[in-house]
Amino acid sequence: MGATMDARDAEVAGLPELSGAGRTLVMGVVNVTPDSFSDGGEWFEPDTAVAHGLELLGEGADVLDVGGESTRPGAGRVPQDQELARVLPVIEALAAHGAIVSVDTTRPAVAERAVAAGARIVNDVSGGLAEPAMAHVVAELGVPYVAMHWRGHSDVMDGLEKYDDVVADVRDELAARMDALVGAGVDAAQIVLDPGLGFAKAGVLNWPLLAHLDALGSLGRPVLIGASRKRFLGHLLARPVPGASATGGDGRSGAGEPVPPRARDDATAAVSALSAAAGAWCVRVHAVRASADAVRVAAAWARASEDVTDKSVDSLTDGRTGVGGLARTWQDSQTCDDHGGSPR
Ligand code: PMM
Repeated sequence: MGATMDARDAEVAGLPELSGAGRTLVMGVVNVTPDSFSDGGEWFEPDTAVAHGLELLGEGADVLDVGGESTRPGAGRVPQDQELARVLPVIEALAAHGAIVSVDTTRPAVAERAVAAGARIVNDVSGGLAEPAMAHVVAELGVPYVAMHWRGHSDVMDGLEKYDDVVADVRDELAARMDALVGAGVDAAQIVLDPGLGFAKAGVLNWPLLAHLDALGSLGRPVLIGASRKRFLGHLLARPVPGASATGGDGRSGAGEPVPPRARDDATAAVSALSAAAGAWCVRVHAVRASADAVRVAAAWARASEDVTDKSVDSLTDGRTGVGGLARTWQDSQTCDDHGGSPR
């Protein structure tokens, strides 16, 4: 974590309700698709999608991300009118319930109609590369814009995984996207960056991106992380098969079959906690409750560590040295500040 990347300081234009949350935000996924890898088909009917979105809000989602086109590896395109028919009624209903909605689309026309229907954020997994007109539309709309690292559509992305240095390459490609977007009239304050975990990135390539979030933070914009239920987590948690070694050898993948998407939710929450600790602005997840808890734990942890580092060691130890003195001073402080009286 570094000063260049801190969720608590990040401002995204157009979301006054969410500024100053003092923690990483949680975006709940509402896929109105019959074929997403993670929850394909479950929320395909508009009424079920809306009910699901409201449930995610109840679990602590700050934003609901509504998408009508699956981006699972190998997926083909959905015609634009079908995408519109899927997302518009759901966006309209969720916005009418007061939700802050984002639309997950690579199409400028869908972004435009979605914002007219009440969406407040455009989440574009192509970062404007799929359709260059997206930049002008987003500039015109003036809404927050999530620009994800992307190299090609889902049917070809698995063949686009060559990197010299995945962290530097993704950072540089996103920097180039930022320049192009700003050049097309998008205000930098609208932009949120996303490393695009799992998009043109095979299993282990995702870990350095997570471990070096500060490299993306160095571009000066908030960062969104979408690790939820992705393949690299399935591989990490792969069940050992009888007779095989327990891991794939480097601790980043297990031996045997990847666990199915739903069995990746606890690992997703762990990534949310660590991303929040590293200063991510937002995590995009399917199972909201655990990540909503995780980002709050990370925020409380960070605040407590700032409390301690802001005071001199001398005042904490009252001139005494060693763990005993520090512990006594910390316990004393519990009776007279806002932590609730008892150290427990
Ligand atoms: N991943 C998916 C879809 N949309 N948007 C952003 N910004 N970042 C992501 O990582 C991302 C995304 C694929 O997951 P899904 O099919 O389960 O929604």
